[in-house]
Amino acid sequence: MDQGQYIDRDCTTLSRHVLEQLNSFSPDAQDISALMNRIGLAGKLIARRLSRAGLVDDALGFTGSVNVQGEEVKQMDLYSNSVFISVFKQSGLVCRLASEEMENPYYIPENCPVGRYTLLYDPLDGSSNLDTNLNVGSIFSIRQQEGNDEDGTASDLLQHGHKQIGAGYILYGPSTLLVYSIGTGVHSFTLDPSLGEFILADENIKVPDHGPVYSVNEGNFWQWDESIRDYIRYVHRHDGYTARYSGALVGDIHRILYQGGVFLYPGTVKKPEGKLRLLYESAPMAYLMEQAGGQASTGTEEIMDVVPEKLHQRTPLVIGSKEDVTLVKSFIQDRE
Ligand code: AHM
Ligand code: MG
Repeated sequence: MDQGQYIDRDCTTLSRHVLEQLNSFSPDAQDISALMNRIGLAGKLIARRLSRAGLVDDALGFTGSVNVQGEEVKQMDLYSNSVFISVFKQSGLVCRLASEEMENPYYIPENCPVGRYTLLYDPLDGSSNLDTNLNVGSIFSIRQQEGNDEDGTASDLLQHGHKQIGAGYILYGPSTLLVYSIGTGVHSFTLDPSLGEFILADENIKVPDHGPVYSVNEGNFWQWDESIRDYIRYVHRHDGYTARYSGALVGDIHRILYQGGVFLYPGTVKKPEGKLRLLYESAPMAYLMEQAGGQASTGTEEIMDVVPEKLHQRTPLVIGSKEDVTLVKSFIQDRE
């Protein structure tokens, strides 16, 4: 008798998948697998809180403080940030965390002699969507810890995106999904709430070379450079395009990953560098998109090549299907 016959599908969990991808049970592979598992745990805790947010006192709304970016902080931003810190305490894996919600990196001293990785993350991206019960996400980027960072400036983090050894996001939508890459393609997992496990959904996701979606905040039209306006005029005049913009990067990128197209957050008159932060928003998304066969650019430079000057640096972002990103770049570069 086939002893597996009572299992209705092949339940590949996240940690098993990571080990299979690295094709080994070496200490390094076990560390990365454990690290991904912890990120998954953070995702489960945040998803659980989100699903009950309207029912729990103080889960929604603002804290009354402003973060290092000058943005008003929501209760869920703070909760999500602290979840990532607590899941990595005593893990022995990550010595340092850096996030959108913290001005300086956060050290976990008890991990530091052994923790060989730094986790950069946006704990709750698109949190303004919470006001209307719409999708939000978490974004993460994993780097090898380099140096002791004795002056606490995290200058070793100020390196290009090729230094990432893994990246991904968690999408809190109708289901909770985790999408990750550790350099062996892009894979997605769905949280099965009854098991409390992320179960493999799609392996080796490839973004179509071209797609119908253009995803941009057109309310900024008169704030953009003429080249971006020209691209949008081009899209308006040609068949086959459709606009989709949710106000939360993770959901918009996820749609493009599956259906193709392009997401843009260009510089504006008020914010010449755009809005999105390089180290924990644009660079991890660029890593994923390249692994899926797509592209990511500032318009003039590959996102993965950008060397930041500071931890919370912003960059313009054009990301998605190869042909669509190339088209946007051609408008930008023609005007230069
Ligand atoms: P946040 O990290 O403070 O939530 O800001 C990032 C979000 C992205 O998810 C989204 O793409 C963008 O800001 C939306 O900005 P805008 O409202 O200016 O279009
Ligand atoms: Mg964000």
